[in-house]
Amino acid sequence: MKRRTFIKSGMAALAQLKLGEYIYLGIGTAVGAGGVAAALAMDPPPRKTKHDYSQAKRVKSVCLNCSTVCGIEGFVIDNQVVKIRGNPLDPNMGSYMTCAKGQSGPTINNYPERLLHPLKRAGARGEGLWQRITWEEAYTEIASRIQRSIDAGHPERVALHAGRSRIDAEIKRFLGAIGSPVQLNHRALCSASKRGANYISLGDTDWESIDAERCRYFLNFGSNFYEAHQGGLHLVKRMATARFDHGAKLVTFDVRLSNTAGRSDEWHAPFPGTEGAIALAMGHVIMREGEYDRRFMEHFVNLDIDEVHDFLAPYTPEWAAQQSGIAAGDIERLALEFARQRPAAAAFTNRGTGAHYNGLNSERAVVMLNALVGSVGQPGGYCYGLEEKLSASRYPQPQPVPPKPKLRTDLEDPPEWPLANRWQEMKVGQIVYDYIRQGRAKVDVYLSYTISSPMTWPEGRSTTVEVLKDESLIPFHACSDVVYSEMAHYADLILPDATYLERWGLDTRNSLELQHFVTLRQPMVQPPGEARSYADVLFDIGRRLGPQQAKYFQFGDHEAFVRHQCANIPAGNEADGFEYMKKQGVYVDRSAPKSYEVHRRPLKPELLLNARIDEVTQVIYKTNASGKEEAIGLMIEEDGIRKAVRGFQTPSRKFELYCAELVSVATTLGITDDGLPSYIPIPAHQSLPEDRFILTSFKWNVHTQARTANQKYLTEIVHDNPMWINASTAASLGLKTGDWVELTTYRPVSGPHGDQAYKGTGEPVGSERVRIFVTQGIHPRVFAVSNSLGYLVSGRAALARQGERNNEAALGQEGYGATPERDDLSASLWWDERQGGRGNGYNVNRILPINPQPLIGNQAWFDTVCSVRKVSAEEA
Ligand SMILES: Nc1nc2c(c(=O)[nH]1)N[C@H]1C(S)=C(S)[C@@H](COP(=O)(O)OP(=O)(O)OC[C@H]3O[C@@H](n4cnc5c(=O)[nH]c(N)nc54)[C@H](O)[C@@H]3O)O[C@H]1N2
Ligand SMILES: Nc1nc2c(c(=O)[nH]1)N[C@H]1C(S)=C(S)[C@@H](COP(=O)(O)OP(=O)(O)OC[C@H]3O[C@@H](n4cnc5c(=O)[nH]c(N)nc54)[C@H](O)[C@@H]3O)O[C@H]1N2
Ligand code: SF4
Ligand SMILES: [Mo]
Repeated sequence: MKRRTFIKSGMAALAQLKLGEYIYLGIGTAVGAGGVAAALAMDPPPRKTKHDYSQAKRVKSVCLNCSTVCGIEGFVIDNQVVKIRGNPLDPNMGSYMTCAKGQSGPTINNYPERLLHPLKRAGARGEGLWQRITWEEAYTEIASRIQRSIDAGHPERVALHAGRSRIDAEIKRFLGAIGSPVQLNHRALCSASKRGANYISLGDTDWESIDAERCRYFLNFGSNFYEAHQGGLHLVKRMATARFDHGAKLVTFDVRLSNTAGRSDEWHAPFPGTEGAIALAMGHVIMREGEYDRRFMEHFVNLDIDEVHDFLAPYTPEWAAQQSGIAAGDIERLALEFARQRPAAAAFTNRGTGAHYNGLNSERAVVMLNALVGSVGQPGGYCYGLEEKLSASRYPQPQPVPPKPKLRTDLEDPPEWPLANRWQEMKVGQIVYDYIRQGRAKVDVYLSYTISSPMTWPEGRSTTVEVLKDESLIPFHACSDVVYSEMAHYADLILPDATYLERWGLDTRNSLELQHFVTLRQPMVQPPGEARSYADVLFDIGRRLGPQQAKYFQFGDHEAFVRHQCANIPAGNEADGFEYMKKQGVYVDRSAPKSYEVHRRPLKPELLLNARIDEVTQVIYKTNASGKEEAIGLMIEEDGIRKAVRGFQTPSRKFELYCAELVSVATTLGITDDGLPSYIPIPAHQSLPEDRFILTSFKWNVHTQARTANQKYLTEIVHDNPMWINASTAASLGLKTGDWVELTTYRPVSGPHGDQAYKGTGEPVGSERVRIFVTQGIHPRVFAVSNSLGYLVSGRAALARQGERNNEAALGQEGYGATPERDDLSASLWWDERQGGRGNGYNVNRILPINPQPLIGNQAWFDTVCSVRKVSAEEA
C-alpha cells in the first residue's frame, strides 16, 4: 500500500469513503481539508428549516439517549426524524415531555460524522488508520475467528462486552449458541450495590418504584434524579405533582449542590460515604421514639422489634454527626419528620450512596428506614413491582433457544466478589482488563457494543487502553458504534450500527404506575449508508457459524425476532400483538391490580395443598415439579386470624434486616460481617491528612457518559468540566476560578475486617492538569468533576474542533440526502479553543483507581483520595 497516495484524513471524510479506500482517524484529526482558517472565514450556517409537523409521519418508539428508556414519538418528514416528543401511553412517561437529551436524539441520525461502512484496521492498533471493507468481509473474519475458538474447545474465549445495550435476550442467544458465558457489562460501575441492597431486603426487585405522586416525604441519599438517575424524569414529574398538590417535602444528602439538591427543601452535604451512618442514626431515633410501624415490623421484618431496637441503639445521632459532619439535631429532626408522614414516606438512594467501598451496607441502611416506618409497598411509599423484566415465558423467543452455557470464567464471575452474580449478572466489569493482563482468563475474540471503556472505566486511558492496544492480550476486537469513539479507535474492525431511532427492540423498566408494561423500539427511519443494527449483525454472524450454532438463527432478522416476542401481547383492534405495539408503542398489563402491598396478598387455597409450614419461622414450603422444596409464602396472625400470605421473595419471606447469606459468604472470604446493615468507615478516609481531599464525579443533565458529546446542541450547553472546589478550601489553597492545578490521585487501602481493597496500597495512581471552578456548592473536603467530556478522538463537536467537511458531494450518496443542518459543525463550534473558547474539557478516569467494593464489587468511584498543587497556566 502506498500510504500517502490513498489515505484520506479526518472524521468528515468518513461519509464518502469508497470501498477499499483508506482513512486516517488518529488523535486530532477532526478537522476536514478546509482547516480552521477556512472555517473561521466561513459564513454562519444557514437558518434552520421550519417544519410543518402536521405533515409528518408519526412513529412511536423508545428513547435510549440514557438508560431511562422513555416511550417516545418521532415526527418523520422526508425520511428525517425532525422532532421527538414523549409517548404519553408509556405509563412512566405519562406526557409529551422529554428531557433535553431526548430532544437531541435525532441529531445522531443526521450526524455528518456517522459511521456508514464497516472499517478494518490498516495500521497499528490505536493508530487510527482504516480501510473500508464490505459487510461480507467483516462477517467472514468474525465468524471464522469465533468458529476457531469453538473448534478449539474454548468458546469461553469469545467475550461480548456491552453497556446499556437493551438487547440482552439477543446477546444471550448469540453467546448461548456459541457456548460462551462471557457476557460482560457495566453494572458494577453503575448500580450493583443498590440492586444488591434491594434484593437482600425485598427479594422481589432490584429497583424501587416510589409511589411518588402520593408520597409526602422524600428522603434522598445521593440521587441526582432532577438531572440523571435511571428513571429520574419519571420520578421528577410525579414528585413535582406531590410537591404542588400536597406540599410534599424533599430532603437531599449530596456532597455537591446538584440540580436536585438545589431544588430540595433542604440540602445537607455529608462527608463522602457516610450515608449509612446517617441512616442508621435515623433508624435509632425512629425506634427510640416509637415512631415505627408495629404492624409491618411484627409481621414482615425478620428481626423482633426489640432486636431492631437493640441493634440500632449504639448508632446515636451524636455518633453519626461525628462520622458525617451533619448536625445531630438535624438527623433527629429529619428522622422524626420522615417517620411521622408514614406510610407516605420514602427513603431512597442512588450512586451517591452506592458508589463507595461501603456502598452495599449503606444502601441497606437507607432501605431499612422504609421498613421501620412501614412504607414498603404502601400508597405514597417505597413500592416495588412484580414483573420488571422481559421474561421469556411472557415474551417468547423463536425456537430452538440455545441452552445457558455451563462454563464459567474468572472474567465474568470473579471468585473474589461472590455476591456480584448472586441475584443477577453484575460481573465486576472494572477488573476485566486487568484480569486479562494478569492471564486470569484468555480472550480470542472481543466484541464490544455500546461501551466506551477508555473513557468510562476506572483507569480508562491507562490500564484499559494498555490492554486494548496489546494484540498479545486481545488478539481480535470488533467494535460496534454509531460514531468514531475511543472504543472504536482501539478495535480491529468497526461495525457501523443503527441508532436507537433506526432499529428494533422490546424494552421495559420498573413501572412507577406499579403495573407491568412493555415498550417497542422500532425504526423511525432506515439507517444511512451501510449502517446495520447490531442484533442483525449478531444473527447474521450466527448463521455463518457451524450448523450447531446456525440452527438458532433460522427465524430471520431482528424484526422477526421481536415480532415473535410480541406473540402473547393482546392484539386490541390490530391484527396481532406486534401490530398493536407498532401502533401504540407500549402495552400496559392492566389485568393485574397495582402492586401495592404485594407481600400481603393471600395465597390461593389450591397453592396450600400439600404445603408444609415451618413451625418456627412460619414459612410455607412446597415441593415443586422437579422435587425441590421451595418457600412460597408466610403464615401471619392478625386480629386473631391466621392467614397465608405471599410475603417477600427472600429466604425468610420477610423484609430481611438480617441476611444470613451475607454472613456465610463473607466468612468464606475471611471478612467479618454480622449480617445487619452496618456502617463501615471507608478505610482510605480515616485520619485523612489536611492536604488530602476526596475526588468525586457526577453527571450533567444534558450529557450521558460517553454517549452525547457528539450531539452539538447538548455540547453547546455543557462542553467544559472544571473541577468544583469549595470557596473556603480554595481560599486556603490560594486558588480562584480558572486557575490550574495538578491533581494527583491515590489507590484505596484495605479495611480492618479482613476485606482486601484492590491493589490497596494507598500509592499514587497518576496526575492530571485540570482547571478549577470555585463554588459554595460543595463540601469543603470534596472536589467534583463531571465525567462525560474530554474526548481525544471522535467527531468535531466532541473535540471542540470546528472545520468544514472536505467533500460535500459525498452527502448525496446512497440515499443519505444532504440537509443544510449538516453544515452545523463547520463554523459554529464557538467553544473551540483556537478561537478563544474553553475547549472540550478533560477525562479524569485515567487516574481513578480500579476499586471494587468487597463482596459485590460495585466500583467505589466516589472514594478516591486526591491532592492538588497549583500550577501556572504555562505549565498547564
Ligand atoms: N468517573 C466516572 N466514570 C463513570 C461514572 C461515574 O460516575 N464517574 N459512571 C459510570 C456509569 S454509571 C456507567 S453506566 C458507565 C457507562 O459507561 P459505558 O457503558 O461506556 O456507556 P456510554 O458512555 O453510554 O457508552 C457509550 C458508547 O456507546 C456508543 N453508542 C451510543 N449509541 C450507540 C448505539 O446506538 N449503538 C452502538 N453500537 N453504540 C452506541 C457511544 O458512541 C459510545 O462510544 O460509565 C461509568 N463511568
Ligand atoms: N443526564 C444524565 N442522565 C443519566 C445518565 C447520564 O450520564 N446523564 N446516566 C444514567 C446512568 S447509567 C445512571 S447510573 C444514572 C445515575 O444517576 P445518579 O446516581 O442520580 O447520578 P450520579 O451523577 O451518578 O450521582 C448522583 C450524585 O451523587 C453525588 N455524590 C457523589 N459523592 C457522594 C457522596 O459521597 N455522598 C452523597 N450523598 N452524594 C455523593 C454526586 O454529586 C451526584 O449529584 O443516571 C442515568 N441518567
Ligand atoms: S430521560 Fe433519558 S430516555 Fe428519557 S427522554 Fe431523556 S434521554 Fe431519553
Ligand atoms: Mo450507570
